[in-house]
Amino acid sequence: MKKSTPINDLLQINNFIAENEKDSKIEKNSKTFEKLMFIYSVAMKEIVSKIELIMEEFKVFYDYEIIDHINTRIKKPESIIKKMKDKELKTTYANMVNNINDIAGVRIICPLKKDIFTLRNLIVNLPGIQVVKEKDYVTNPKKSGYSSYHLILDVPILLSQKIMYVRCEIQIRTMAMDFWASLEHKLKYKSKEGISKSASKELIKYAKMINKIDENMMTLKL
Ligand code: 0O2
Repeated sequence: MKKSTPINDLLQINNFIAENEKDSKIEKNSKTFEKLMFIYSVAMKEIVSKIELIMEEFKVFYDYEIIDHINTRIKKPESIIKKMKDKELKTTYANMVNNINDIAGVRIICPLKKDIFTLRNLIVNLPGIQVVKEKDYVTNPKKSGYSSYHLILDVPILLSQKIMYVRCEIQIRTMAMDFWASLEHKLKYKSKEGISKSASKELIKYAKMINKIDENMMTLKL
């Protein structure tokens, strides 16, 4: 029987950008951009399959649906460039892979607030996963009222017998938090001027109401 090939080489995402291209402007129709987006999409599928396994395990072992649904997206080139400009970065390939953490984005929507922390603990302890950054906007919502748990992770993927760590963002939130964030996002991006002061105030009020509902929901026996 053929012995399995040892996997001991480590690849860096930077290896997929030619030396003379590193400081070039991002070209969304280039082969380099296509390769990079492919790598992000592989990492996204990898982490989603691990999260789906957690979801199935909870169904089978505990008869509980800890996840309502999962959304994924690869950030559009226009949004990547906009984010880099907002961060006052030159829109080069090197700056993109080194500074933009949410090109591969996974959003987990769960029923209850406590599920967020259960999932967070299970995800950060998955073998091979490296935690880069965590933002707990559930315990400490943003000024806007936004609430969600953010994890920036380096996810290992296997390409041609080489391991590579690829950055992904995971947002974990309840259905109620997602309802608020989706509507607020739509309102924000609908008008160029942004949201009026009075609308912002209303949104903060609704975020607080939603938080209260999330707290009360946990006292119900599901
Ligand atoms: P989109 O279109 O959703 O992708 P970082 O470099 O990671 O430290 P970043 O990315 O600014 O800094 O981190 P932050 O503030 O944690 O926000 C990342 C994402 O969270 C945003 O991505 C949104 O998806 C979401 N988010 C943050 N604040 C708000 C908010 O006030 N309202 C809503 N609806 N969503 C929010 P993008 O790239 O801004 O947008």
